Amino acid sequence: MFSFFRRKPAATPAPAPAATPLPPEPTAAPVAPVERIAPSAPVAFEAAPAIAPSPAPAHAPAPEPAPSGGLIGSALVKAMDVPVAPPPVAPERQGWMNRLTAGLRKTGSNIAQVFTGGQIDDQLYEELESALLLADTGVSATQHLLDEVKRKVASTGATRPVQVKNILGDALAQLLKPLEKTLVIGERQPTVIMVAGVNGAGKTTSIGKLTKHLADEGASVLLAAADTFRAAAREQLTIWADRNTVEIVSQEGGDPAAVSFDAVNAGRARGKDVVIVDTAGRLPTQLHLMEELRKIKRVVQKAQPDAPHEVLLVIDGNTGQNALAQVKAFDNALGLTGLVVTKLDGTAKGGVLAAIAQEKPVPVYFIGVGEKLQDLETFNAREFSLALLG
Ligand SMILES: Nc1nc2c(ncn2[C@@H]2O[C@H](COP(=O)(O)OP(=O)(O)OP(=O)(O)O)[C@@H](O)[C@H]2O)c(=O)[nH]1
Ligand SMILES: [Mg+2]
Repeated sequence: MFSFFRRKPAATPAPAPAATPLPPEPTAAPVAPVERIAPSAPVAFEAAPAIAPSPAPAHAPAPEPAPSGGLIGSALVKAMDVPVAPPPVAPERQGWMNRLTAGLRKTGSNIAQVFTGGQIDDQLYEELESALLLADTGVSATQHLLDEVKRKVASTGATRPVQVKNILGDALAQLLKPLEKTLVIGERQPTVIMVAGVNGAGKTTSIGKLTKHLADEGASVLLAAADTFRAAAREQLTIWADRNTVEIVSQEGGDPAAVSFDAVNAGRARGKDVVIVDTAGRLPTQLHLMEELRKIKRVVQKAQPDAPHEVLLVIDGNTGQNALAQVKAFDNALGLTGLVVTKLDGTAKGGVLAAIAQEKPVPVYFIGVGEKLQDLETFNAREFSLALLG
């Protein structure tokens, strides 16, 4: 098991409760105290490096140092005639890599087909362009990757399509690298995480999985069911809370901002490590989603002036280029600190992450390839690139 997050000791003690006027007074719902998890252990959880350093090829030097630990690139030898060994993946990530690769198989096999011919020619580049566009990579990122690949093919003197595939893998990993980020908790108590996204994106499920990982590593979590409009939404979160033996603040039909306010105050009073606010993806017609979310953010700030510390957007990987539009819209409204990309299984086309990296590089904390707990994992650019190219 590796860390889902990094824990840092709090720099300063939590400020005294804000003396700001309360929003409409909600009655904090009776909380189901299931278990008091041990307070912050003085342990530093560091995410394990996903991929072991690449051993230098013994037979010949690499043509140029591969940036950002470019494993595939470092294994490339100018005009070489030996098969390129797949770069190593840390053993504890192998199971995840298999699931990720299976999830992205459809995209992977489409791109891999481009490299089955015998030579590098215009047709290969045209097919590569089409495959990238079909994978939701978007015009701008596709152009960037094509330019990179052509440049590298020229500079290394590559002659075989399989080498182009490896060069593409390197270029893709490099493009995605800035999206890697580790969730840090413990700098503030509580760390307040607000989670937003359109309906059905996977917010509540992802919160459940994340909570499980946090709880497993000794962090105490309090959930805020700020999707107050649907009873089913509250119930869904309560099930996750029970499963994870954490506490939940929930209120039938209440004001989402008020529930969030209560939850952050309760989190402070009870010394929780993390408060996660689950929000609605769709509202009763007369209300504007973005306005409501902005209000939640403002009111959370009243309960704890530096909160929310994280504003995460959950996007459904199946929505392709529309996901990019969502990132832009939610970022404009809320100022996003990170993304969770779900459903990168089935029909999803993983290229959308390249489009995000190119056009709106908001860090990706986690990616999901299914509904089970182990189907949500930390994002690693190199792994994703390897999985995407099959
Ligand atoms: N295949 C797959 N399904 C997922 C994944 N993540 C979530 N789901 C499913 O997507 C559906 C919607 O997930 P929710 O977590 O309820 O989505 P939500 O964003 O909270 O939805 P609202 O509360 O309606 O806004 C559920 O059936 C989940 O099991 C994933 O990574 N892969
Ligand atoms: Mg939900």
